[in-house]
Amino acid sequence: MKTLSFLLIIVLLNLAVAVLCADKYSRYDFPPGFVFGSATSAYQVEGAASEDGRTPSIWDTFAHCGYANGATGDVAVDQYHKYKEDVKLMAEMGLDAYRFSISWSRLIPNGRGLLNPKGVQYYNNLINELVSHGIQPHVTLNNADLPQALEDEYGGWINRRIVKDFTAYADVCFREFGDRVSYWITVNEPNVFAIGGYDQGVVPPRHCSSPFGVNCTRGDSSSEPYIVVHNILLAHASASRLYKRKYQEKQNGFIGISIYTFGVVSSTNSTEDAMAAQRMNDFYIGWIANPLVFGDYPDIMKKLVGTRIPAFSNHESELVKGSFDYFGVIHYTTCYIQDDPGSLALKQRDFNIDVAAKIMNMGDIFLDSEFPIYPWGLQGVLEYVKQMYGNPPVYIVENGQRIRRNSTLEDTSRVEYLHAYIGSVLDAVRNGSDTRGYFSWSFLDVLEILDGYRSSFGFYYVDLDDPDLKRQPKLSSYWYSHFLKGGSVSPDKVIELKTNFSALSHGHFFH
Ligand SMILES: *[C@@H]1O[C@H](CO)[C@@H](O)[C@H](O)[C@H]1NC(C)=O
Ligand SMILES: *[C@@H]1O[C@H](CO)[C@@H](O)[C@H](O)[C@H]1NC(C)=O
Ligand SMILES: *[C@@H]1O[C@H](CO)[C@@H](O)[C@H](O)[C@H]1NC(C)=O
Ligand SMILES: *[C@@H]1O[C@H](CO)[C@@H](O)[C@H](O)[C@H]1NC(C)=O
Ligand SMILES: CC(=O)N[C@H]1CO[C@H](CO)[C@@H](O)[C@@H]1O
Repeated sequence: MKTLSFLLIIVLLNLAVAVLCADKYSRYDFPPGFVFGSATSAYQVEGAASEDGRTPSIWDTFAHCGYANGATGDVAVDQYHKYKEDVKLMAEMGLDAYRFSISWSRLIPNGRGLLNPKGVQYYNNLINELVSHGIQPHVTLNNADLPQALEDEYGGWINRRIVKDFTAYADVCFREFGDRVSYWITVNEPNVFAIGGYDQGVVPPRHCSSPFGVNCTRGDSSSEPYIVVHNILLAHASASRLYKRKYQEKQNGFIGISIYTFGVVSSTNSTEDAMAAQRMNDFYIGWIANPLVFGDYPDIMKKLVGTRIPAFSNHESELVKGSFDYFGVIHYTTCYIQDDPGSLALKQRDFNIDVAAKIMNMGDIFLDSEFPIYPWGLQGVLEYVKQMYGNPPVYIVENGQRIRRNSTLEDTSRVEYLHAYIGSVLDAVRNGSDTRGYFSWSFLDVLEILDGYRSSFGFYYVDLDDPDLKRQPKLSSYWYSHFLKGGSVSPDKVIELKTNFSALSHGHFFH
């Protein structure tokens, strides 16, 4: 395993200097059936937060305490009422698929037990609207919005009891919607959810402990992130087993989990930094992927984290191993890694210290600046997943460029980003990666977890001061539509689109 890891590092280093080949391409260069879509999640778009029987999630609580830069999802972009309008825009744009998530506390307000008929009806309406426009629904069951009722009752994800409640919730979703939904992600990016929510305390449910994180009132940064991921993996495996036993044969669908990934590059050619880069992959990707593929955490994690990371029993290991049909890959940016051995001597440790690797360009990653365009980073991730995990089917479930929300409708940097990154996916596919779909984040400007409405990733701008919350297309929506409809894309095409865009009065482009 060590030698293998080392060889992979060499591969990654080589990738870092590889030239991007796919500069001019069209969707017909991708294998037939390759799906292009766009994504959002429930709390970020729905609004109607206390309407029709929905109860708060941990994200509502977080936002109402002011932690999302003072913004909340009470109204968001009101997709709950505007889903027909949004699906129409998706159809006009030419999306093959729309990825959204279900609000657990809208469907089952107490977290378990009675269904909310209005909640069932909303998701039926949305799914039917998508299907009738020829758009595949891809559904995430949980995206950082656990019902607050379960958090209050027993601590939510830190308690093993969550496995049973999550499985019952998933059962409801498969039963009610599985005749029309073929792609399921159980839990969104458990790795960064656990680090953000239980180590640094910057996302719901804001657990952390001194000296880590900021001002949390409860938590244990040294152990809770590992416990939470363990419980998420067990909940995922349990829901996945249920799906495979009870539904898959008649519904013909697929189930997976999504993993937040960084492109990882060693900042020098030293063996120490290369090993640190490998640890970064083991801690971020391996934490989730190794149990799913091999039935256990990476050796290096067990060694460095010790008893703070729960051990799988034989039974659990068997349950988790193989409990997926595909990986959802989430990718935005690439980090340069330096070895940080001193940290391991510290008495108190958390995830960031355990990994013993410094991210050299961290400043850029979580603030509201634009991401640098390093498409080879995504190509490297896809190559890594292919080589390390036996080339499983992959859907890129999130990728996109962030800009200041209200800076401009002419979002050239998003167009350049998407052009480069979709090209890198093509390069990876051409080199054998079994990647089968790509979802840009996000379909429209949404509530972002850390900075509320300050930054945006959307194809559509939504003016929050406009009582109608009118959707206004950005340059990137024209670019993606052109691509989705089979047009070839190249840097020249961007210039042409930009010229056309500037000449347009808004809203008449799609005809
Ligand atoms: C933490 O709490 C202290 C004292 O209430 C406050 O001054 C500080 O601004 C808080 N820090 C953050 C990042 O919220
Ligand atoms: C690593 O070594 C290669 C080949 O000697 C060199 O081209 C490259 O610049 C080095 N990279 C770094 C980050 O030092
Ligand atoms: C292409 O795939 C081969 C076989 O897996 C691998 O050795 C090679 O490094 C890959 N090339 C790139 C550019 O990823
Ligand atoms: C830009 O506008 C011209 C003139 O209407 C049209 O021929 C061309 O197809 C447009 N380009 C794109 C990429 O839509
Ligand atoms: C507050 C603000 O700047 N609003 C602007 C956001 O962008 C739209 C579209 O460019 C403008 O119409 C708003 O005035």
